[in-house]
Amino acid sequence: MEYKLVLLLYLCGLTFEITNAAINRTFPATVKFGIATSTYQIEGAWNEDGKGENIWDHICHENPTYIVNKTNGDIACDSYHKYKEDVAMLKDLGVDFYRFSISWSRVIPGGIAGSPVNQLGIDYYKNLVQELVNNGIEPMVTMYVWDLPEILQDLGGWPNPELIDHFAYYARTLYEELGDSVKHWMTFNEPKQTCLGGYGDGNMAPGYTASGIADYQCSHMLLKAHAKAYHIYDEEFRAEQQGSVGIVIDTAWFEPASGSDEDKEAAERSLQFMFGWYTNPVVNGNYPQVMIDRVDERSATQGYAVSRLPKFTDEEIEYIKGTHDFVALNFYTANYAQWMEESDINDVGYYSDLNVNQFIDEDWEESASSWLRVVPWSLRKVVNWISKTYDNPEIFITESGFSDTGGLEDDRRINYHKEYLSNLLEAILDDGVNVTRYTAWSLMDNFEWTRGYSERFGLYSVDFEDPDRPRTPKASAAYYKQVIATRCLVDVCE
Ligand code: GBH
Repeated sequence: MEYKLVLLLYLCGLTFEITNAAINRTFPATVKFGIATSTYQIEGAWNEDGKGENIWDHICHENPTYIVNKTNGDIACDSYHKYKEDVAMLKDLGVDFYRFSISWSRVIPGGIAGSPVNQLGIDYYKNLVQELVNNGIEPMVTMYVWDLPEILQDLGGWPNPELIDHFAYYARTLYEELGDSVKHWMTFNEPKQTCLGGYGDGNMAPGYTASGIADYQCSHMLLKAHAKAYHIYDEEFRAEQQGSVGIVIDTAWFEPASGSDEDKEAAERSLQFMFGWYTNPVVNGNYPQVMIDRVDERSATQGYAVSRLPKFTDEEIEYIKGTHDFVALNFYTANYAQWMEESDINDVGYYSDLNVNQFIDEDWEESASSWLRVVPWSLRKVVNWISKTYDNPEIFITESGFSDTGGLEDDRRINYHKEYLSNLLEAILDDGVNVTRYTAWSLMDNFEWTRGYSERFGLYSVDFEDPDRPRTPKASAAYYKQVIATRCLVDVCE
């Protein structure tokens, strides 16, 4: 690792930029570039053409103060009507693939297994997929980005085991209807946000706060639903359709706060609780041992007759093990991890089960999102850790991106992608990590969940004041286009 420190003087102040030796090397032909969005964040048309209500429609309408400025995704970027324009933007960028997601309640408004498929809903996705294929862009589909049909929430949401069959029916419907053209499927986006966010800390719809119990129940069912969707593909579709299936997991990188064994263990434990929570089951069949041990022990001390972390049976372990054809990682940022004294043993919650002091370096460059600091070297570290921990799988980076509050001259976003990609290039060329896809988040500014439209991640800007939602490329769109065309991060490569 040769890091060259370059001191750059900006008008607004002094910052350090770490440039590394890989910056003027070329990306190997094995790496594909794409860009991502998700249904609720861009589509709008929340009640058109037979679409059912989902939990984000519901929470935005029933509890508007849950969202910054009481905004919602009723119209969002209006991609339901403007998808051809979106594909034209993708074409102009020159991406190899487009990662988008499908709205369950648009396709199956009744939610439950066996309820009718909404033809107009499925047609929207067929048309989008066709438009992509016609333009030489590969569709990469996520089945679920946090938008549960409200009717299934009324039945209890993810902690209800019946959702496994309802999801399996939805997944089978998608393979049947779209599997001729879609060759990369992802079941869930960031299950930790669905479960810890939705049922633990309440930062995501449906906004429940029962951490240490409901988040674990949710994850248990979601993992079984994922495994079932994977096996359905294997048994009924793979031979003919020849595609692949995975699950998208997000994590931050956790850097030990010091060289001490305690801090190293705290960092490893953080990664296991965040990334391993879902990845270890789909790779090895069960939760990470450190998570099992800690939650079992704390539950027992707290007087629970069974662990708050549900158990998979031996049969279920065999069923869940190996249900992924690639590892898909959403990656944005890093934290330091530091050992700490055991917190109050009576605390029931994911974070007290984890019990690590996590913090950021205030010198890391800020974004518009409180949780997102720019830490480029952490991407190289995280993919190396994944490669080592899970026996060198094929890795897709399915999201990475930078937020600001708007503007077309987004030099800091260009810098983010340049620096993260440069570290990725070192991981690929120098460390031999098998990363084959990079996906920028996001194609255009969109509904950023509880942050509404106040944080912007797009390479295209969207005017949300204008009913026509016009899109305008930012400087970062031109930069990404150049990177894809030249496979090079700077003007000239070796
Ligand atoms: C991605 O998650 C999502 O997949 C995507 O939909 C989203 O637009 C993008 O990030 C940008 O945020 O509010 O303090 O509880 C990245 C991981 C997990 C980061 C949830 C923000 C909420 C922090 N995200 N987290 S907080």
